[in-house]
Amino acid sequence: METYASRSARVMQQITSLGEISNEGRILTRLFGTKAHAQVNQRVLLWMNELGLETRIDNIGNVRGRLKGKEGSNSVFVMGSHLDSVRNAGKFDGVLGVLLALDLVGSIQHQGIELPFDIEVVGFSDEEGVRFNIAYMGSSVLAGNFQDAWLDKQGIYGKSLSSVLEEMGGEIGLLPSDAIPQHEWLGFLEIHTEQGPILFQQNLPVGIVESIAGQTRINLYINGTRGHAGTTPMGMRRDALATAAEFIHLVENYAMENKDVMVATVGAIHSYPNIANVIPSKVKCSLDIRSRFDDTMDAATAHLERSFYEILQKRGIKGQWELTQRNPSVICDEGLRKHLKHALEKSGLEGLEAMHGGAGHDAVAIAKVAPVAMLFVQCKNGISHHPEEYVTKENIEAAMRVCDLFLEELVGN
Ligand code: HGY
Ligand code: MN
Ligand code: MN
Repeated sequence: METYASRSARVMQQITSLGEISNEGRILTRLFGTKAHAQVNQRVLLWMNELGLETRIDNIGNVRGRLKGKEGSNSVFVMGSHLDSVRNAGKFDGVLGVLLALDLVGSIQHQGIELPFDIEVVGFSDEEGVRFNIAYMGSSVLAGNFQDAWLDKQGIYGKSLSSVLEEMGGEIGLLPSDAIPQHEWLGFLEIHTEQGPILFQQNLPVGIVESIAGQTRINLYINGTRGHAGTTPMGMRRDALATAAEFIHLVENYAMENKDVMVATVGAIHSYPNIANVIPSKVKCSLDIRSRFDDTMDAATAHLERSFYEILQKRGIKGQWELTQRNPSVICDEGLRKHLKHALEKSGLEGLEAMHGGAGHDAVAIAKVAPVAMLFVQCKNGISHHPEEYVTKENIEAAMRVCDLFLEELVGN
């Protein structure tokens, strides 16, 4: 049996190797449908083939490797996470979950264990939703929930999703066949950095996730009037960027008033023509609203939509509020959490047993069709979505120990 030290050393090496594949040379940015996405898929495919898995890259760009179970097994347990990143990202977000899943399957292979079910490892193609402001596109396809309405969405590089899929060699008509049929799903396990400070502060290696926050994503379009910055009197302006600024400040105030139960962020903004001496005529920006309570998230969404249109009316400006996605909060499966708890106990390690995740994860999309579980791994200073994101070898080994025992529980079950 291979030691955890050599297993974690290999995973660390693989993380470093994938961390060098980026759209933006000097920083780590790996967006859906780019050359870097294709390169990282090829590298993971190679590692999957080295394990003798049945591999493929599906029509949404997920890289998938299946370890067949006993003859005639018609169910599958899926493990994985995403391979895309935010801009100037850390090396562990998403990637850690894909490579730990691969390591677990490799360990089963090396021990010659034949499982009563298949195990499929998936590197999802787009969880972050940076390019099209649509999160969980890859896992939505696996869950059979791809929305055709997404196809004509324009991405930040000005291309539609359908044209990017064609460029990638994806067959749009085959997307439904890439889904795992609901009756085949045994469950899904995602191992992921905590992306928060709790495990680090308590110096614990892992935590079992009980719930994941709901998330609503909106695109805002504000259409004002272009004008000369020097000659247009203030009272005659239809300034799209000043309008956006008023709304963004209102969003922050509302979220601060409700800070115990929600967060709201305007993360991306594009102003046109974005020139110092021209009054901005168009603005497109994002709005991300989250809460562990769906009614709080929905009330916030309704209130902010009303406020958006009130500001437009007051300023005599046109605009559009485009809801791109609403994902309700998720409670992780009781049965799978019990297996994780038993595994944690048997491992002799200390960990938390009921964490709440404020970040979104592919488990949210899979929860629509299958029981899901998540294991958080301590990240240094709780940092994520940041180049200094880091997970120690020891914490990687802790996650391996717990997940080896989790799979044993699952098989025993
Ligand atoms: O946005 C999120 O919470 C995740 O990192 N995609
Ligand atoms: Mn992630
Ligand atoms: Mn992320």
